[in-house]
Amino acid sequence: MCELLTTSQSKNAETFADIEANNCFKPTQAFDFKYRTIWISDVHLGTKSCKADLLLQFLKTYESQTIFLVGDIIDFWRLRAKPHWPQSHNTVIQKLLRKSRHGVAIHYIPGNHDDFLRQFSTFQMGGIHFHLEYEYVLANGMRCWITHGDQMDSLVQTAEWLCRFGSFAYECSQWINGITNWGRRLLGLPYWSLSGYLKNKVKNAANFIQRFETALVETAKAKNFNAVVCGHIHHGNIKQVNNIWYLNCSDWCDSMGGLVEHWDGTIELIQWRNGQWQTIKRVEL
Ligand SMILES: [Mn+2]
Repeated sequence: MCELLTTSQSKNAETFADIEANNCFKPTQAFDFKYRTIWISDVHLGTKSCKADLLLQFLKTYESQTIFLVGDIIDFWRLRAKPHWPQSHNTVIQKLLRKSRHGVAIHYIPGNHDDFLRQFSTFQMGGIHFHLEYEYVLANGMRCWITHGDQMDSLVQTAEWLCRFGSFAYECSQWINGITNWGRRLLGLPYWSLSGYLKNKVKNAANFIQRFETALVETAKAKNFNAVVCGHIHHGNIKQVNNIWYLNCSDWCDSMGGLVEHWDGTIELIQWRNGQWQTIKRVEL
C-alpha cells in the first residue's frame, strides 16, 4: 500500500506524509503506546462480582504495548455451577482480541479458577499467548517472574476466603451478634462476641497475606528473579521484601485495579477510588 502511494501520490507530499503517519507501520511502533506494560488479574468473568464495565474503562484509559492476564480471568468454577455472563463480559473478551489484532502482545498466565486453560500453555489463540508462568524483562532490565500465585497455597495453608473479608461483615456484625446471643441465651450458652471472632479472622487474613507474600518472594529469590508479579489474593500491592520486588495486580471484584509500567521503568498500582483512577503506589524500581 505504501509503495502504491509513493508512486501515485508522491506529488502531494503532505497527503503522503499524513497517510504514512496514519496507516503504515503504526501497530508495531512501540512508542505509540503510552505504557510499556499492563498487568491485570482476578477479573473473574462469569461471576456477579466481576466489575467488567470498569475494566473496559481501564483498558481504554491505559493502553500498553504488552498486556499480561495474570490468572483467574475467566471463572470456570462459577461457569460450571451458576454462570452469570452479561454482554459486558463478552465485550471484555472482544476488547482484548481487538487489541491483539492491533499489535498489542497479550500473554495469559492462568490461575486456579481458569486452570482449565493451563493445558493450552505454549499455544496461542486469537493472538493471545498462554503460559504456565512467564519470565519478563522490565524496562530497567530487571528479571521479573509472572505467576498467578495459587501454587503458594500449599505453603501458605490458609483459606482464600479469609482475604476477601469486607467491611460489610463488620456492618452486619452487631445485628447478627444480637440475634446469635438471643439464641444462645435461650439455650443457656454463654455470651459470644461475633465482632471478636471477626477481628480474629481479619488478623488471620493479614497473617495470610504476609505469608503469601513471603512465600512468593522467597521462591522468586531462589529462582534468581529481581521481581515477582502475581494476583490470587485480591490484595494489590507494590513492596520490596528481601531485595525482591513484590507486585500484586489486585482484582476486579473488590478493589478494581491493575499495575502499569511506564517506558522509563516506573511501575504504578492503579485503582478505582472515589469515582476515578488513582495511583495507590508508585515506584521507580
Ligand atoms: Mn486465584
